[in-house]
Amino acid sequence: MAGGEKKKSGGGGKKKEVKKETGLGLSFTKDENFGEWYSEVVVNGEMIEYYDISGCYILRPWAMSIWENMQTFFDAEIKKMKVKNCYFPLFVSPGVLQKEKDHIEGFAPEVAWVTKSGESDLEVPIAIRPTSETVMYPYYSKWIRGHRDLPLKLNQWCNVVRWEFSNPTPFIRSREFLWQEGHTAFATKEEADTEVLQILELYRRIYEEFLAIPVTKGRKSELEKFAGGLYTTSVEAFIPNTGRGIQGATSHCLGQNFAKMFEINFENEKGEKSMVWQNSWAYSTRTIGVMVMVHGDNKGLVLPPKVAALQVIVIPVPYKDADTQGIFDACAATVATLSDDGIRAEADLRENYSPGWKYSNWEMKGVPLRIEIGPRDLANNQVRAVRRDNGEKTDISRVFLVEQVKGMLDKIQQNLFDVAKQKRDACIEVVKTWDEFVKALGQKKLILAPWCDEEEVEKDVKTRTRGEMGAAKSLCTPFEQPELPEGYCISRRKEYEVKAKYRILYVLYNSLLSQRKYYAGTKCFASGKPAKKWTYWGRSY
Ligand code: 86X
Repeated sequence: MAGGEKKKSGGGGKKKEVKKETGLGLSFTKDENFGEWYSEVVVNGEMIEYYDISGCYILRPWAMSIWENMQTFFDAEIKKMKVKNCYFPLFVSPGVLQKEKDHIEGFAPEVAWVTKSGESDLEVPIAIRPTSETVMYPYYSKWIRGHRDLPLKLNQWCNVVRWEFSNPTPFIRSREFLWQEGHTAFATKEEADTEVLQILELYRRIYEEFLAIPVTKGRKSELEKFAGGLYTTSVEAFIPNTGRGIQGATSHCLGQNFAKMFEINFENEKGEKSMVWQNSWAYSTRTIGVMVMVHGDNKGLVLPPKVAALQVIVIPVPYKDADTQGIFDACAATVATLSDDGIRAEADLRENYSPGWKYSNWEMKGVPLRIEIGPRDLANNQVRAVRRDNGEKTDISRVFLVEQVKGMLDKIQQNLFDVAKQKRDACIEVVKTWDEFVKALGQKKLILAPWCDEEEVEKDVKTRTRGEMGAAKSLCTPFEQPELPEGYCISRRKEYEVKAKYRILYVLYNSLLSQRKYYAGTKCFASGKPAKKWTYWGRSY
């Protein structure tokens, strides 16, 4: 088998009977061996083929069409915001790459270089873009002169290369991936701030409305933000099986840091020289991996109808001496009717496979709705529809085919989201103390805890939770904050308790009170200091 790092099957989870019967099933279950299940499902579902370079994967049409369906939505939305598409080169000269050393420094080991052409060494090695700030911003400096050149809003759909060394996973962590990267420049911070949130809302919609995955919008901590920027916002998803958070997409306000480094200046309306305010934002093919992890089951992929290449698969179920031609014609007619109304439908008319084999095959590929047409259906002018998400079977009169199918696809889309949200929410644990935190972490929870928002405390959380599973970190501070009682004013009951306890040292008690030593508000789960906000914590991808 090709594929450098394809793990050998056999170890770990149990092989399932279904595989023996049909040769189609999965050898691993989602609950027993999630990692192997995932590798198998993306391959058997025909999204991915492993490649002979570790960390690089072939995106097959089944995966690519999902990417394109999201792209169609996002591209149209950013165009409404007057963002223009462009394309900058893949290659970066070393000088340009080094230009902003500070932010490159930590990433340097991940940069891939071209050092040869044919047999001869290049005079100057050339880097392959890991992201395009250093490629694009010198030209922003050139193109932006006066306030009339602003805002400048560019986006590119492209590939990037980051030579990662920790365990590569299709879609989730690959050395080359596809993304869009938006880079915008404004005259004022207010405009930049507004756009950060507009883009973040589009990312939320990609996850929630297209991929049927619940996400949390929020802000990254100082430790987890993009170091080159001012602040980072993100949408965060959660994988219940592994108990890990995963960053879904990011929208950064870069402030004026890059403007300083790249001298991106303009003359404002008053004729004064000023610096631009910049944003950058991206989502990648990682989205597809999150979708597989959240919705997939022991039969294979489960695709949300809004992104699926194929929404309906029509399968003839001929029977001995029944009217086979009539059944095949009914299948073709059903596909034609659905297609006319914009539903992505196809018939599987292959004669060398049994209906049962086809059912398993399309279940593996995750097609949202299967339509079966047998002799009885033909006689009753109906079809039988079977949902991929819950197995529900419905007989549909061909008279109401389109409206019924549309209704079912909508229901599937909604149900996938509802079930995913229910599972995610069931994993959320609100904790107030360190002990509760450690316990919840051991139970693979998504933890919401009050935090003092101090960098040193987050570093401390990381060191205190270090282990083979990886350390816990802050995922985001959600924009939607539960109530967080603060303040030093001691409650009557507390005062009574304290009085009782310190009766003997009444003077000390009074002096402590006057020094406001008794913080009566919510305390940080890790430091005990006054908490400033509720923040999500957990292990992450
Ligand atoms: C951070 C920041 C930013 C534009 C986004 O998140 C949205 C789209 N870029 C990307 N980042 C790096 O800057 C980086 C740099 C190098 Cl040299 C590298 F090898 C890897 C990197 N990974 C992330």
